Amino acid sequence: MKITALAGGVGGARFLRGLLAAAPDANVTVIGNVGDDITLHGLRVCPDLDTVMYTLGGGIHEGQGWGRAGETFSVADELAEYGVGPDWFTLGDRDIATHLVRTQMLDAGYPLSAVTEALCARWKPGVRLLPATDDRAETHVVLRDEEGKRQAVHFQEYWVRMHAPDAESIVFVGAEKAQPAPGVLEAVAEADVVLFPPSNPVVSIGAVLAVPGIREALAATAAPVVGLSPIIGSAPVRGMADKVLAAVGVAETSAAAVAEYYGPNLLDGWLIDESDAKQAERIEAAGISCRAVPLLMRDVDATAAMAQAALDLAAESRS
Ligand code: FO1
Repeated sequence: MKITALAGGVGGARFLRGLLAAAPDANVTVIGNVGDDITLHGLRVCPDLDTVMYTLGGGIHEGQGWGRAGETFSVADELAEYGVGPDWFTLGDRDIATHLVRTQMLDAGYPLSAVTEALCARWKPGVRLLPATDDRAETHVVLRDEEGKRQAVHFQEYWVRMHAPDAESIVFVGAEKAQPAPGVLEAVAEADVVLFPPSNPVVSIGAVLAVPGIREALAATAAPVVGLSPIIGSAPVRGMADKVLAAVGVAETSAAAVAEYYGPNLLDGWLIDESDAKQAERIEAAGISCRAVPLLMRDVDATAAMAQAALDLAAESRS
């Protein structure tokens, strides 16, 4: 079975680990978010691609869900001694090797998709990991201060340094000129199932959908498209989805509101947590099949059960 999954960072990567446990014989292609990407100290850092690669490749810092296990910070300490910032985004020594390889390949003219393939040759994540685009399409967040002055900050600064204050809007800088990376549109068109893991619907899945052609391919594919809600109750399971949903005009933080935000043109099915079962009727009324199942990714078995439920809903949606 060919499965294509759009993925963001920590939540997406943890879901994929469960998916591979539930469907070990499936051919899985991951379309990874590049909106979080940032250049620091001259190095190109791709947090969401690296989180998928490290998580599925066995190198992830399990507690953080990003960065490497067994990490040291000699370089970061030396940079701090030089007073060279930013001090709010720390690169570990092992992780820096990834960024050195990526940066020298990019500088040699390789597209990000080829770089990602080369890095994955070492990590063997067990999926084909494609960046949504080889072009730059970084997510920026527009803030308005108390005097009403507007400023745009890179998503990493918004999230890591500023801890996600209220935001006015989200801008995917350059996305309108970006092309889907090689293989992305085919992975959507030729899939048996397309999955939206419980990633951030705006800055992770939304950043992938912002690349022209991808949303259209998802609407056109014969494959059922099934998503899992990143919201349980009225709060995101992790991260700042509530803040960025508000910034795109979705005032309600709920599983149903996210399903409606994606819409029936994109979604055939939507999994919500058992505690939100009462929202199923509203989601079905929006033209999206809905099932209520346990959605907390406590461990790989729980996540595998979620992935299986998504595959079952996809099978029902197809028939
Ligand atoms: N998140 C933090 O909260 N603090 C950090 O210093 C930090 C460093 C970092 C370095 C590499 C990397 O791949 C991710 C890193 N992250 C850090 C997490 C990052 O902000 C998130 O993984 C994603 O961008 C959100 O999906």
